Amino acid sequence: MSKFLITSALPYVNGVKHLGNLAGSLLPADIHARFRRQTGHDVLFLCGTDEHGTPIELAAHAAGVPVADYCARQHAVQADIYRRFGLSFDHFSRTSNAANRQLTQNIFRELDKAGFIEERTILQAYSPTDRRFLPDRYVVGTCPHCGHPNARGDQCENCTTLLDPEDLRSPRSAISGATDVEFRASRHLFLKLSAFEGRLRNWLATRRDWPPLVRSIALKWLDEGLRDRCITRDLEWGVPVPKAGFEDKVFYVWFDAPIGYIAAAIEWSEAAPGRDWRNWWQSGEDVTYVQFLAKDNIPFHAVSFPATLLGSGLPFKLVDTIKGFNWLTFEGGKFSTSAGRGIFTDTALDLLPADAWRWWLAANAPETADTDFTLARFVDGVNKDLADVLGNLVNRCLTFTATRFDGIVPEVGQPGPLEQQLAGALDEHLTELRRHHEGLAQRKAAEEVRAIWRLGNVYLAEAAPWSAIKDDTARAATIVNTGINLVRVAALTAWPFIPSSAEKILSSLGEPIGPVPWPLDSKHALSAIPGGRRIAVPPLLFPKIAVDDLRTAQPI
Ligand code: B3M
Ligand code: ZN
Repeated sequence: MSKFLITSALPYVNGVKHLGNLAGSLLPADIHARFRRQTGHDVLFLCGTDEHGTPIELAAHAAGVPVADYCARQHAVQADIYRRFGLSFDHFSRTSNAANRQLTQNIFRELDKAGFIEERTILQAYSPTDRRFLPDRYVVGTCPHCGHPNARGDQCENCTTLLDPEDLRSPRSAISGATDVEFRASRHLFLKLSAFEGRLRNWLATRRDWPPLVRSIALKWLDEGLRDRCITRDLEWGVPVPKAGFEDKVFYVWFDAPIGYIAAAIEWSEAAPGRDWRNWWQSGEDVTYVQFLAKDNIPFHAVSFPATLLGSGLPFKLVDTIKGFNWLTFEGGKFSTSAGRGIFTDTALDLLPADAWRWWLAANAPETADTDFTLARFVDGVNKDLADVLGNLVNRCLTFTATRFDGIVPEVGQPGPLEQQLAGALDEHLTELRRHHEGLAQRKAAEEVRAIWRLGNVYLAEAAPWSAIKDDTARAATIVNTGINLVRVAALTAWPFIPSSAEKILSSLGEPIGPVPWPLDSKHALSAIPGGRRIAVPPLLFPKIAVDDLRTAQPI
C-alpha cells in the first residue's frame, strides 16, 4: 500500500467561492483522494483557508470587524460549504493558525542562516490619509504610457504595460481615493530566488511526466530568469517576521500560504494519537505528493515554494505531480467574485444537491482548455447523464426486482453470450477508468464511468428480462442478478464523482456501510451480490431539472 499526500490550493478566506474555484482545484483533488482511498492506498488529503494579504484585511475593515474575527467567521462558512459538497478533507486548516506561523518563521530562519535572505531598501507608497503603506495594486493613477486614468500600480489594464507605482502620474490610494500618496523608503527582505535556478532546473528535469500546461509555465519562469522576490510587507495582519529591525512587518501571503500545506499536516497529526505528519512530509519513496491548482498558481507551486523548501535545508518532500487547471468561464465571460457574476458555491447548494454540480464540473473540467459553464449545457448534461443514464439503470433494475422477485435478488444461472460480452466490455472500461484516474485525466475518467452506466442500460435492453420472465424464469433471474451487480459497479465507479448518490444506491443494494471498494474485474464485480439478498428501491435519485429552476443564478 503506497501513500498519497494530496492537497488542493487553499482558497482565500474572504468571501464564498464560485463554481470555478470548485472545479479547478477542490473538486478534482477530492475525486483523486477518493479514488486512491478506494484502490486501497493510504491517503492524507489536506486543504484550508488562505487568510493573509491586503484584500482580506480590507474586506474585514469593510465589514467593520477585527480581521481575526472576520477570518474565523469566513473560515467556518467555507468549511461548512465544502462539507456539504462532500469534500473529504482529512483536515481543513487555516494559514493564520499557530502551526503555520511557527513553521513559516522556522523556515525563514533556516533560509536566513543559509544566506538566502537579503535586506534591501525599496520605495513604498504610503498614504498619510489611510495611515498605511499601500501594496502596488492599491495605488492607482494615470498611465505614463497611454494616459489611461485608472492604471493600477502593478499594471495598466488598458495597455497591459507592467508598472511600478512610482511610474503613475497623479497617484492616489485605491482604498480612500486620497491623493496625498508619497513614497517612503522601507527596509525589506528578499528571497534570493535567482540562487535556485540550477537546482530547480535539475529538479524539473526529473519531472518530465508533468502535464504540459504545468511544465511549460514552470519552465517559462526559469527561462525568463528568476528574480529575487520581496517576501515581507508593511502590514499588520500576517505572520510576523522574526528578525531584529523587522518587527513591524509580516511575510508576504505567498510566502506563508504554501507552508500552510505542511502546517495542516502538523495540526492533523496533533489532533489524534498515532498520527505522524513526518511520515507524510519527511519520508522518502513511499509517499507520492500530488497538488491540484489553477494555472495562475503554478509558478508559486512549481518554483517559489520548492525553492523555499530546498533553501531551508529541512528534509521536506517536494511535490511529485502538479495538476493545473484552466479557467471555467460563465456564460461566455469570467466568473467574478467582486462583480458577483456566476454561480457561487452557497447558492449552488440551495438550488440543487451537491452531486449534480460535482458531476457536471468533473465531467467538463477545464483540464486541457477553458470550459464554458452555461445553464443550458449544465441542465442538459445533468439530465442526460444522471437522470437518463444512471438513474434509469438503477430504477429499471431495482423496480423490476421489487415487482417481479418480491425485492429479493434472484439466483444467477448459466451466463449466456450476452453476459460474456458484457463481462469483456466491463473489463475494458474498468482498466481504462483506472488508467485515467491514475493519469489524473478526470474528464476521461468521467467518460468511462458514463460508459459503464450506459453498458448497463444496453445490456438490460438487449437481455430484456421483462420478455424472458414470460416463459423462462431462470433466464430472467440470471439477467436480473447480473443487472443488480452491474448497478453496484455503476455506483462504485460513480463514488469518487457523486459520493452521496453512490452511497444511496449501495445502501439500497444492502451493501455494507464502510470503505467503498474498487471493482477489480468483471469476474468479481458481477458476482458480488449473491442471490437471496433483500434489496430496496431508492427514492427518485435524480429528478429532471430545468433551466428555469436555476434562473436566480443568471447574471443580471
Ligand atoms: N489562495 C490563490 C487562489 O485561491 C491562493 C492559493 C494559495 S495555495 C497555497 O487562487
Ligand atoms: Zn496604459
